[in-house]
Amino acid sequence: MKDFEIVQVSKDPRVFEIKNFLSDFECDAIITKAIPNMCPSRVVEEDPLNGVIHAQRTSTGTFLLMSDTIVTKIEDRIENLIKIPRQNGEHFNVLHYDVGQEYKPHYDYFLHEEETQRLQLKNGGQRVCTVIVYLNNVEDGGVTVFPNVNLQIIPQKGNAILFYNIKEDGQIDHNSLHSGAPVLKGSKWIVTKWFRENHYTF
Ligand SMILES: O=C(O)CCC(=O)C(=O)O
Repeated sequence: MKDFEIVQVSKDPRVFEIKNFLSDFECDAIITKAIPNMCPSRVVEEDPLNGVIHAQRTSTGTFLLMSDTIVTKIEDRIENLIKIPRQNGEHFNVLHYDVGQEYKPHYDYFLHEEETQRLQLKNGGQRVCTVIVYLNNVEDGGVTVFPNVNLQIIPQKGNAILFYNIKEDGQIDHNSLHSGAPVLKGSKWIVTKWFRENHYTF
């Protein structure tokens, strides 16, 4: 596998594009593992325990609950990159978008002011950063957008993005607002992993 290459594409929010982060073999293996368990995606802001199916997020998805050698190798690579222990990470969330499916603009951080989101913060604290790996090439659409700073990332198989939901001083970063734009042709597979401030318990 080629070495990966990191390019900072935005300072606020802090967004890094990582080229060649996963091999084609690893991308295909993650999709194969996820396929039998795909269900409609949920959002957790309103119901932190079970999540709810919501028009904001129309993809299907699943969490990879079991580690194997491929998942462990990817976790090693991410841990090495972001210098946050893997115990702070939530499970890998594999997502699939068909034509027209999307994840409308949202934040990955949780707000202390919202009672339902406060519950999320009790386990592991704030979501400090998010890693998204693109598992296939999308024929058209499906870009990841940061609308506040007019930034778009085109999904490319094996590439990843790392972005921070909080600023360097620990305050939440409103510019981390992001979306998965509708897929226009083909389909889109990604795997997302959120990292907390402290250990996260499953
Ligand atoms: O589909 C995308 O490009 C964005 C996914 C996303 O925002 C998320 O999983 O939190």
